[in-house]
Amino acid sequence: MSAPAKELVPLRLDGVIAYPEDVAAQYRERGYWIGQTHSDLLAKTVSDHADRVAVIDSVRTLTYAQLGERVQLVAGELAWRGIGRGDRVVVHLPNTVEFVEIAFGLFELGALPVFALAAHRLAEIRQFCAGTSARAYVTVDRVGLTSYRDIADDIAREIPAVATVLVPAGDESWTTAAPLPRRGRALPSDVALLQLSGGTTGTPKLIPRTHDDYLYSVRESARICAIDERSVMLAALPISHNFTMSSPGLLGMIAVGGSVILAPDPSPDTCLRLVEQHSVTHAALVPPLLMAWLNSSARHTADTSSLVSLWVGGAKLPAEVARRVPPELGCSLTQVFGMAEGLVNYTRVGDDDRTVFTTQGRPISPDDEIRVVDDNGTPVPDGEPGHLQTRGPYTIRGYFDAPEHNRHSFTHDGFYITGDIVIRDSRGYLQVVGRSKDQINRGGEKVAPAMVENHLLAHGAIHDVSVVGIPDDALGERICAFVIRRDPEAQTPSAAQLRAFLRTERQVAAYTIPDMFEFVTEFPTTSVGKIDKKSQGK
Ligand code: AMP
Ligand code: DBH
Repeated sequence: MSAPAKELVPLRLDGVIAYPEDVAAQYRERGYWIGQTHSDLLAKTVSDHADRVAVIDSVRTLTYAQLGERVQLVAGELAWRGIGRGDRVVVHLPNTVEFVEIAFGLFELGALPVFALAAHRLAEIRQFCAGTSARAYVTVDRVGLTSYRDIADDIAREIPAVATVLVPAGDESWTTAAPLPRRGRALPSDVALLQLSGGTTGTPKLIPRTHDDYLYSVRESARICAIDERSVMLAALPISHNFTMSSPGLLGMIAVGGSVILAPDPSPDTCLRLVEQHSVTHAALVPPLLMAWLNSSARHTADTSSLVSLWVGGAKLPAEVARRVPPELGCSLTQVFGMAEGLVNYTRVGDDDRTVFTTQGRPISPDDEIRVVDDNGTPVPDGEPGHLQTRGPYTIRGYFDAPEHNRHSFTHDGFYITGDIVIRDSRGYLQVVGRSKDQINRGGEKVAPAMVENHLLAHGAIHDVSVVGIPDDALGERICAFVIRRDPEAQTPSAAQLRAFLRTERQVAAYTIPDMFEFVTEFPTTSVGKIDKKSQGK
């Protein structure tokens, strides 16, 4: 058994900016932080709802009792591999039951999962392993055509300090002998996990979330979205993404004893079939996926009458699309405007149609502080657009180990500068009307142009490159790379060659590869001589 909590001291992790003591005390007093860890959350539901179905993927179905047992077994296996309290562990798994077992196995040990997306490749995984000084990288042998084992082999060679763990698939068993004793366990105030930010720079930003703050947002999200033990959520998007994980997501379902169906792919054919098969009540979707559902012929053949509400967010949902949800899918719509850094806004059950279709909701907490300011930092009146800054009981005070970046991303009084331009109405509802950060939002997937530019600049035949988002009906934005070749007379490298370069030489995630390449001899510049990205993005 692990040591009693009173013998534990708070985990100290260099590079984490904690909430100020007095603020933390206030969040506890007000009942936001209740002293619960992720392991406590699961244990409570295992006891309250032992026989209800917790998770289903294409291979396995586990009740909460079974999930609880598997998590103990997996925790033992991970401990045997030397993983313990405070260790960072990069988790790179698709939407399968193993993901849930590993995540909670790590929570059980007080280790911190770093939630990579299944779409990430060696370039991103290497950065997460190095940036967190990871103890281990956990993945599977392969998924479809992708060999994750190859990534594991490369990581093992490049960063020998990282132990690589290949998770046995489905019911196959782990191969180890008796587990070792555990090195302590988590306290509620400890950092529980590191989420990823879409970021705006050449290196990804890591977001440290504590058990206390993350689970406050999860429990409130579950309450706002009115889910309970009869709810069945379809996880169509990557389960490791903050939205699918916590708004209210996988964790919200676990909080109330509901069931999570893990979709192997997000296509409407697969998803709508799963909706019928498992009488799905809720799903979290990005706008392009919602559009794909609405426009899919599968919608007319699959019985979707079980749907109660769709949670849609990650990128701006056009009002014309929002309006189609109730009549065409027979369920309600909830808009979700959130960020892995913290703040999450929802439209509410009972809101009038106009609010639900045209706003991105209002914050979870009465103590979410919202500031909407002009370029000089002066607050603007309600109804006028401005930069959104926020502070509150589940919004971080700084990225992990990024002092320089934190100076630009947080105000001196601890507000997170979101980079979103919003309009707040007199009731506190927000509308996202633009963005001031250098980031492309490709249908909910966030891409930092600087990252793509760096990879392209590694190509010997490229003189310079500028990556921008350009408007797209389906995705909201597409990625376009303006490229100046070294040899202005040459016809190569071609777009196809550059795509292949990014995929096979640089090994970046497919969603970051530009949709379009434009070959130019110079970039437009602003009056001070900077590249004029605004004019390129038109
Ligand atoms: P990240 O910080 O990488 O978690 O991405 C969060 C960002 O996604 C927000 O700051 C917004 O720019 C964007 N976003 C999330 N939800 C919405 C939404 N419902 N409407 C518009 N933008 C959104
Ligand atoms: O886009 C996001 O990051 C996001 C969207 C909706 C998010 O993190 C969330 C809800 O929690």
